[in-house]
Amino acid sequence: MTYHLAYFDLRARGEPVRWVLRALDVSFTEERLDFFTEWKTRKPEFEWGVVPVLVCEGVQLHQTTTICRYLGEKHQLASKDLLQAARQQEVVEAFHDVSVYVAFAFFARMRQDEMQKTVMWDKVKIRIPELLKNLETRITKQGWILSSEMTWVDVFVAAYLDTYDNYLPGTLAAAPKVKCLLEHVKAIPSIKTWIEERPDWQKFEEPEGLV
Ligand SMILES: N[C@@H](CCC(=O)N[C@@H](CS)C(=O)NCC(=O)O)C(=O)O
Repeated sequence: MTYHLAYFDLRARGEPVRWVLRALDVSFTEERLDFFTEWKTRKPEFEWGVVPVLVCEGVQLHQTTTICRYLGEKHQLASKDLLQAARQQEVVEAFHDVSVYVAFAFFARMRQDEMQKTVMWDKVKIRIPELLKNLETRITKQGWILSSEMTWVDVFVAAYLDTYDNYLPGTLAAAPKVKCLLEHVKAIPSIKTWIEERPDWQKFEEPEGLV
């Protein structure tokens, strides 16, 4: 079976799904929509009017976490312990909380609204170190988040970390276990190849000029 991923030509919420699909080595096709030129006409095609969407077995699956969790559980890249799995997902949602501020900062930058951009970016600069501090305590001696083996949550988190490492260079220095986790995931051959081949930042989300 082949999956189909629809998302914008951005990293943002698409990158965790792309990384999980690659870590699982499953077959998939991808469609990269242009938010500024295509989205208005394409939006009605999507049941909930947002992306990412993963089409599997003819069904549209929405919500980034739902998609990644489904893939992880279906392809045995998930914790079986329900409480540990729930605590892993706290980390996933904490990244999504921050990503909302990041998105507001990008829209403000686009509108050249310096004040709004600074307000939003200041929140990111406070929240990311807090998040990393908590995450650091959840990494096991085997190097994964509340698990002795890699799960989809590690891959998901690594995809976000890879992005934030560009937005806030040097922040990972305070979280050596987190940094190590990121390096381990980036070394997975299919993900390494993707990092080498993926398109450059779309202008909307490029790291330059944020701080
Ligand atoms: N909670 C959803 C949020 C989905 C979402 O808001 N996606 C944005 C892109 S990151 C989108 O489709 N925006 C276009 C729109 O709202 O029209 C998820 O995690 O997938």
